[in-house]
Amino acid sequence: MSFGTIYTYPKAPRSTMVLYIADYLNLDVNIALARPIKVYPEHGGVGEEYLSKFPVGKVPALETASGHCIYENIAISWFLAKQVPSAGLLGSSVVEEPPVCKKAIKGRQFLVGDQLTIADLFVISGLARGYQYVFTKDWAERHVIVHEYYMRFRSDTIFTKILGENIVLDEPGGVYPDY
Ligand SMILES: N[C@@H](CCC(=O)N[C@@H](CS)C(=O)NCC(=O)O)C(=O)O
Repeated sequence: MSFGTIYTYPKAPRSTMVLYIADYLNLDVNIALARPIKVYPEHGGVGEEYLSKFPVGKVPALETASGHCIYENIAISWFLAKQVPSAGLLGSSVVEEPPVCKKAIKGRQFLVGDQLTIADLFVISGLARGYQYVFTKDWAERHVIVHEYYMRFRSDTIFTKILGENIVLDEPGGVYPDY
């Protein structure tokens, strides 16, 4: 039986880590298209039913098979990560579990502890947006630590599935949305 439905549109930046976690944990989720009016004005918005479940009308949003409706990418990520505690995405102890995004990358393989957590996924997903339009090869040469950290994760199969091929731009540019 399906775990639930994640609503998003392709490459929505705040959906990236949610989709990653669902895939990483092998949760059986449906992916459904939702087009917020600010991003796709030509499609008329997400509709009343969506708004009744997710009043802010944004993505990502999750509706579980039992009808729980959750929005905000951190809340969804947390909820998904909790489904499989042994995967360690929330850290390996209560001390590691809290908001884990203020650690330095330098000299570390992961932001928290010795394994992938949602802290890494949050940062990589945000950086991916930068690499989509702004972070060029030249930028990468000037930000070696961040770039190496990013590349280590971004090349994995799940990110590639969600975001496409890992490309570093020669020049900044591109249009939004690009799909
Ligand atoms: N605080 C929300 C923000 C969600 C958000 O802004 N999502 C964008 C797509 S990445 C969106 O749906 N924008 C449409 C809008 O602002 O109405 C979260 O972190 O999930």
